[in-house]
Amino acid sequence: MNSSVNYEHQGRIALITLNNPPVNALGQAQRQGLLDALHEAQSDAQVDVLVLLCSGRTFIAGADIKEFGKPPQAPSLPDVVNAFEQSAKPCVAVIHGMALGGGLEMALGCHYRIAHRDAQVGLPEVKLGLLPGAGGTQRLPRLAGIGKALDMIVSGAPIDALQALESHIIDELFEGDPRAAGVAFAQRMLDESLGVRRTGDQTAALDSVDNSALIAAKRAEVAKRMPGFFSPPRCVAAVEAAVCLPLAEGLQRERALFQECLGSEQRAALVHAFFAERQCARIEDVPKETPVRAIKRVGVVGGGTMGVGIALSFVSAGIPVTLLEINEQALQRALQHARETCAASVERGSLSAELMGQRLALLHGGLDYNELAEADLVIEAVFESLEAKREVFERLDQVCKPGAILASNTSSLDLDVIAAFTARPQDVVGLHFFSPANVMRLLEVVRGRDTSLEVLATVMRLSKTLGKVAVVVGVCDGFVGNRMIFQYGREAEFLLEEGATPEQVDAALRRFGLAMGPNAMRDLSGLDIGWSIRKRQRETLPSHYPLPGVLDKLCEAGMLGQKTGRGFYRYAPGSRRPEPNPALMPLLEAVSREKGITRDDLSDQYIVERCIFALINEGAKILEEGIVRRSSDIDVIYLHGYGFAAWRGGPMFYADSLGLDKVLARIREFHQRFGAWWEPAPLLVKLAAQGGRFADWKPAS
Ligand code: 3H9
Repeated sequence: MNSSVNYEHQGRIALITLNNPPVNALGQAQRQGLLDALHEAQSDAQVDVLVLLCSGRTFIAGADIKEFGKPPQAPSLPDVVNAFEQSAKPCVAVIHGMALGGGLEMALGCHYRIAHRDAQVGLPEVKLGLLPGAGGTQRLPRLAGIGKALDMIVSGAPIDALQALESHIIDELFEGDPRAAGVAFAQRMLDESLGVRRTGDQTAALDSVDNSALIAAKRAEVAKRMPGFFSPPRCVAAVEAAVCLPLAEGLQRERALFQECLGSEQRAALVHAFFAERQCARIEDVPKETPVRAIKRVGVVGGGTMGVGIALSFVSAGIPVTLLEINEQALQRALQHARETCAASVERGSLSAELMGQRLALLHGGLDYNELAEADLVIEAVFESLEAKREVFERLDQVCKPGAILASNTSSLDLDVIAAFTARPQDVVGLHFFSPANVMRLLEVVRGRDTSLEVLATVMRLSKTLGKVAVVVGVCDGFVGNRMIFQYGREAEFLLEEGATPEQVDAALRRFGLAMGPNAMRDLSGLDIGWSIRKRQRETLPSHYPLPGVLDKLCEAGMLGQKTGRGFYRYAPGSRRPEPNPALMPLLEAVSREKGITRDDLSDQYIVERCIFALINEGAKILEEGIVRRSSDIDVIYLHGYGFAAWRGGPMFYADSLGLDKVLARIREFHQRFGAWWEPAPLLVKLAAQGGRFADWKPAS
């Protein structure tokens, strides 16, 4: 065949084995190889049944995503799947690991499917802005029914083998070696004369229920829960075709809808997000062979919200934690907080009582630094002041064993200064978790001047164990995420003073693709959080933040957001639902007057440009300073830490897709009008002049 598809036969059984590590994705060579193997089996007079299986850790994880956006190359995947379905000799797919997307579609094209007990199957195309385009939307409903197919295709979530068996997607489960299981099943096919059984010919699952009601309900759910998403409504339309049209026409309809998705900006953004997430694990000067240290015991210093969240992240991954506090009362409060957080998860149904017990058994309280002597990693999560950090790190340096990693959860302070509080700066690293730390996936790994490669490799490996997406960033005020969000937040505040309402700003940015508007977000986290930082900024950067604005006025009036029942919005007691705050408009108007600003009508587009372009401009500065190694790292931070819609790809991808010349032209207008803080980033100016993109820019090494 070719190097990635092997054809052999054992007696009357042909074995077609795909071998395309790491995940057996189907590119042109694999599609051609499978088709050639099928033809070989058809013409091989000795062969009566076919087995399709994969070597390595998994069955097929889907079409090769790297081919999307490039000119198509024959044979297409739908043609290969159809050819298997039309095979005159019966064929069984043997699934181990995962059968995803085009992988499951290949299996659905086969006449029988068996799966390893631990396998999973799914159609995750929607997560890439696509829909299953090789017959999945037509064949899955024919086996599992419309309801199950809609759930799987619209959510993209995989199901386990047992569920797949119960849904008639799989015929049998096996344990042990896939090849042996495939041969055994094929032998039964021969012995019991299990012949050709085409999925496309089956209609029983389509006839049994009120399909139009299921389709209408899913369509309504998509409209409500996924506004702005391009592919989910098309997923529903494609599945609907399975009910309304014969197979061949249904496949054509699926193809047309798939092509629409393939050409969409959202598909490009989501594929970018997929690769960006995998790319950020690569650190050029940290080779794969870099030794990593074992992390078996962890200490957390400080039992505030952040410390408790961090501790819970570790115990959830099965790593024991000693949580250190300064006195018994504070310690008990922290442990109680941990118990309550777990109990809330049990109540919501996202955690079993048994697992909660196991996790809490791994969490120990402590009052004495000596209890951290054996920890492999200690994370400091105390008050954000250099003096407080000094005290902690000097003590850790005294008590921790050699080789222990000392990490700070600082969100803004200079890690190199913190490292210098110890005699082992090579073992110091920043681990900036995002709140709530046990929920949010983002981790900014702050690489100090002296942080060793071994320490970096260890925390990157550890982040995977914790289920986090880790991005390595350099030292600067606020690192990447918060340094950029400061610019965004400032514009959001100024827009209020120029005439917008919080409702308008929040709605415009939500429609653009942020999970939450900036004002609702500030109310949630507490307006006082940034108060001290703003005061500091005003002293150090007077041109950037000239006068106290509406945020400070709200703080002075004691309106600190949800926790005081009033902030940008008003909240009824016990409610998180924002309502207009009648005290806000007079306050806003007074600030505008004080600053000599005439309030005006502002368009949604203008609001989005002011906020998002402020992010982009700062992102460009961060990129040029080498704080991150590639623009996609910034995108990952915004997708996983700041609720930026994956279908926008992240702020830097969004800028590239708009065209940097257009972004720069607008930033120049803002610069002229508002002054210093809109100074265009030199990198943006340079790339815009060259017609370049952030994505292609590489720092001089
Ligand atoms: C589709 O099938 C369309 C069809 O319906 C119709 C077509 C007409 N292609 O994630 P990992 C790479 S759409 C190319 O780190 P894990 C990945 O980039 C597709 N490459 O491992 C990485 O490369 P590197 C539907 C792929 O164990 C390496 O494999 N399928 C693909 O944490 C390891 O990946 C999907 O959406 C691919 N399809 O997770 C499934 N998949 O080492 C997408 C992976 O150079 N994939 N790579 O960084 C996944 O969800 C996960 O990769 C998987 C393994 C769960 C399989």
